[in-house]
Amino acid sequence: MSTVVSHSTTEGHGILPSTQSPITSKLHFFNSVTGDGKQIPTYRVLDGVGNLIEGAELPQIDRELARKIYENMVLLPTMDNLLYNIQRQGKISFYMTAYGEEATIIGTAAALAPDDEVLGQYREMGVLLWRGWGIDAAMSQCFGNEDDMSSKGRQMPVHWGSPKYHFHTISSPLATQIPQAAGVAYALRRDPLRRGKNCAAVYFGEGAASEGDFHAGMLFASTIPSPTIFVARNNGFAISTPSSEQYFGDGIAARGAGYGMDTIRVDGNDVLAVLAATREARRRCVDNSRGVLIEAMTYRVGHHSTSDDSFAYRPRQEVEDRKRIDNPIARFRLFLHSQGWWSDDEEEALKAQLKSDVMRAFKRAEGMKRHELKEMFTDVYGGEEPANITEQRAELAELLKKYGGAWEPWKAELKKFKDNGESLVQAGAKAK
Ligand SMILES: Cc1ncc(C[n+]2csc(CCOP(=O)(O)OP(=O)(O)O)c2C)c(N)n1
Ligand SMILES: [Mg+2]
Repeated sequence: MSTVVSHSTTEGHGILPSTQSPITSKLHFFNSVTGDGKQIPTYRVLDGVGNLIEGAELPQIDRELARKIYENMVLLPTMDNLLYNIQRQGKISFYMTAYGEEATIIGTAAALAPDDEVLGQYREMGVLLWRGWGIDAAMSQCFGNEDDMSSKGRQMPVHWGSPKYHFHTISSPLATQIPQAAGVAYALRRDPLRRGKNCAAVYFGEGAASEGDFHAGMLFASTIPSPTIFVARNNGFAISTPSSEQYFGDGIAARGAGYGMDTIRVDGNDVLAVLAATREARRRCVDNSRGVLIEAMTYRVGHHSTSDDSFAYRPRQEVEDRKRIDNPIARFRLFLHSQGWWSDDEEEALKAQLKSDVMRAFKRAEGMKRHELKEMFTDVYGGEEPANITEQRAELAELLKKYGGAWEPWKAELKKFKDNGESLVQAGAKAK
């Protein structure tokens, strides 16, 4: 028996304001976007041992691309191991790894155009490395040395950024990048040279998706509309809060339809699924100039950051099991083996090569000085320098003149800068 009343019958009941919604006589509440009360399914291509699952189609990929993806995936833990350890030795102040999320990060990076605008949360160094930024640049950012062009040593480690590689600088307050990305995408749509060509891709954790900024960004991108790919990395935790305590609905994907956005949930540990889903998301996004949402289901294998000990809130065994049972790198390596695109010898050689590259980059970055101290005050804002910056520079110059050569802690600190702070003292004297 149909409970939906046909249009002709509806007419007698008047016209509903501001909706084409059909009339029903059934008193029915709903709480599922699938219509059958089940959870949104997760798109997957490879099983846990690197074989295609039944019915899955292999995304377009050749030996060269597959190997590039794999090499970039392996590079991430190589970098993470070293940077995590040198933080422990006090050589850098802070670090965050991408352990366990290699497929989500590299799979999405590989599906974007190199000049699509990327706004990350912080675990997305792999997107920059994929684009050719280089491990020296990453290392220098973490050390904040004179080679750090992300922010000239004025940001914490992992606050990457590069105009050349279309990667907007990370900012610590969670979710600010989400509405910014919708705005960036809107600007792309208004630019005749980039309209229909580029999109903005924004990464955020499922925790950040609890912020109001997530909703502002989603609403903006769907109503204005603007070509934005929203990539939710659902890695199970927001520091110590498990995702089960972060939402009551069906994850982040369930929210996409609420904004009228094409949405997919994907196995974030299956790099081929992430690649295929992001390619299709990008096609829809750019062709229709609209927002698209991807929820990548993964697991944060590492601690939240170097300031966290996750074994205080999750069992060590759970992490060990995840690493073993569902390792995105091992899964893809088995696929490469099955295609005859990778060998054990190549694995050995890659690991040795990456280790030595990363070690060399570390030594280089560690040996470098910081930018000239006066850079602390440059390009904080675009355009004319505001008076407060000029005042602050002059004040520091005065203090340096007074104490810089006399007080041991300042003397020692100044030696770390390229010019021992001298140009700042001169610039301050000139400004007086
Ligand atoms: C507005 C704001 N609130 C809180 C924090 C502290 N904080 C930093 S990261 C984080 C958890 C984020 O979790 P999620 O978005 O899931 O990302 P993940 O770390 O899992 O990649 C929190 C609470 C912050 N940086 N900004
Ligand atoms: Mg998270």
